[in-house]
Amino acid sequence: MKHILVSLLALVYATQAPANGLSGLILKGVVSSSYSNTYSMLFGGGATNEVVSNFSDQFNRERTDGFSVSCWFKKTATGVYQMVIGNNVSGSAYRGWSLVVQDDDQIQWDLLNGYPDNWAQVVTSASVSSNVFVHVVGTKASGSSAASSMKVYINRSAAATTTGSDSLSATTVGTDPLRIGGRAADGNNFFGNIDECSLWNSELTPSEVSALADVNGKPANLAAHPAYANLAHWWRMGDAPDSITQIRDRRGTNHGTPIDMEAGDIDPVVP
Ligand SMILES: [Ca+2]
Repeated sequence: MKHILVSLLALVYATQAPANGLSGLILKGVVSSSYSNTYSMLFGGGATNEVVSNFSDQFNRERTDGFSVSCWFKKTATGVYQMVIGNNVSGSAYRGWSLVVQDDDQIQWDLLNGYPDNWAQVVTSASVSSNVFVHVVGTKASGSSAASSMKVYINRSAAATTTGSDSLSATTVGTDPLRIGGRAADGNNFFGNIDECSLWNSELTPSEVSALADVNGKPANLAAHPAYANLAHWWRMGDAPDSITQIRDRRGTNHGTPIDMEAGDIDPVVP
């Protein structure tokens, strides 16, 4: 399915002969861009540590920063603790942030200095289904490190959450790698498809969360998003020119590398 969002053809007729002596019609500018979503990345089908990682920017965020994380995913496993995206691993007491599907299928949004004594977490009351694409967004308000500054949206609706922990009082800037599809170092691998992941330098508002999808509920072209100025990174997860050796950042140069993945993991399955 293709979504043609912008198609602009500009023709400018010259009214004066240009300096090179030619005259007549000059094609001053032709601007045309299109957006379509054809591929996602399939995780967990082969090697157990299939992830996209090796990013140059780990997207470290301080505990009072405002930021947001958005991913679409279709999980195939249930009863499994699965990290969708995050930059924390067990070796550092999980310092950093992560967006996780718990083994009860509820969504967990975490920001930690260290487990188990210094961290903030909210958990959705609702669980997400398997074998259907779900859009999950975690947002964090600036100026606070309380759990109340963290929200989760499921399919663009604010989700009711419970507070898993509210003890965060120290830095959340760590040294762990950013990974999509699992922590790798200690498992927590995702099973299923992940698509159209984006990281934002601001707390997305409810209307900005809504704008992550088009009128049909499909992933929107973020190049036209109202908060585009705050878009830090955007991975299309398999759409050209992505390859099995590189998942390209469409906003910057923070490209990722599929690890332990095969060409067939670029999967023509999308929301
Ligand atoms: Ca895609």
